Amino acid sequence: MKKRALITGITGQDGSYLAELLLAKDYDVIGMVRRTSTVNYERIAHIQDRITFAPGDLLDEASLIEVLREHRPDEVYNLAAQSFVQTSFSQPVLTGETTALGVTRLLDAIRIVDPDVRFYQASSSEMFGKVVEVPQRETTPLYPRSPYGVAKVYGHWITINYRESYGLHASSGMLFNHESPRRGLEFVTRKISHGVAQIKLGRESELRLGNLEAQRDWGFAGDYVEAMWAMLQRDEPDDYVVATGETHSVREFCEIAFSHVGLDYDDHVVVDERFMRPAEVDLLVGDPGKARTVLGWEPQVSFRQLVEMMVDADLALLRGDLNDLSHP
Ligand code: NAP
Ligand code: G4F
Repeated sequence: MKKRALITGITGQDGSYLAELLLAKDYDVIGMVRRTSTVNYERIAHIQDRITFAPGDLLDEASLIEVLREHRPDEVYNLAAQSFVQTSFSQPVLTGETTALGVTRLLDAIRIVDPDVRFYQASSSEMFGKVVEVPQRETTPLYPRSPYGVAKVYGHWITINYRESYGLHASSGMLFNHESPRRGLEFVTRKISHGVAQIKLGRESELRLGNLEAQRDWGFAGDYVEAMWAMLQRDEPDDYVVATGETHSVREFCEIAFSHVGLDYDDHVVVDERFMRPAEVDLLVGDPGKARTVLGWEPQVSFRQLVEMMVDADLALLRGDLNDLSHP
């Protein structure tokens, strides 16, 4: 019998890579999509014929129960969220409803419809926030610095609570930043790669950014979805840090991205207060030791390869060599 997986957030960056992975493993893939006024399947255009779409919204528990009843998945990957930290400061209640309470709605729907479902929660390194330990591991105390981080802490703990209270096979991936050519344009890495491509093609001359000193542990999204799947194949549910173990600043990202096309970032990057945050996460670097030992997971794409891959993809997109986000 083919396994069946439900992905919430399938139209997002991770949803698209996870759907590709599960299809390659011969799963039936159900993608939950919320109602939008225009269809936004750019990232999954190349596989959309192989996905069964199910209407549902994390804000509406009845819709989640309905999706589970109709499609009876073996595995549920909860990737849906209001995922942009900056927006969480201006829309904290919506962020809490989606990114925090949305997890409870989905866990509760699973408890009601089929408690044997295996569940993955997309937790985040933003939960470590103002870090109290370097590097961060599964046992590091949490200190979130944004409404998004706070909401993810709630989602993380409610996942553990449903595991302990109802015996659900519920695992939480504490994933550090992961990027790709399919990353949303508002996140700093894609903003830089897209900005570099625009400048290289002579369509822009400057790139306005916020805090250049922030440091992140950046990996490739295609590698990280492998860890999500591996967690649900374990006999016992658990929590795992997924990271590269390296950290780099936004400035370093700029240096490599601009120099890849023969430019100097200093000639084009302008610091703009509008992109600073009310509270910043200065440094993230994860210890992926448990994921490596227990899941056998290793990242394959280096930091430099990631930056160059993103710049090359944006150049190709803007030159018209690519017409959608279904690469690479
Ligand atoms: P993303 O590109 O922003 O995708 C978010 C997805 O959530 C989209 O498909 C969006 O649908 C969907 N969504 C938003 N609100 C919803 C709602 N009320 N009901 C149903 N679906 C809703 O995010 P991502 O980068 O792929 O990240 C996936 C998950 O991992 C998120 O939970 C994120 O917080 C978490 N995470 C990401 C990272 C990272 O570095 N990427 C690191 C740690 C954790 P629309 O297309 O309709 O907007
Ligand atoms: O790319 P970012 O917006 O990602 P952030 O805030 O680290 O969050 C991402 O990673 C989390 C995992 O740790 C996920 F949970 C979350 O969903 C999301 O995917 O910002 C990265 C850093 C920040 O320190 C920010 O202040 O870049 C700094 N930055 C500097 N200039 C900027 C900019 N960020 C953005 N978005 N735009 C700028 O112009």
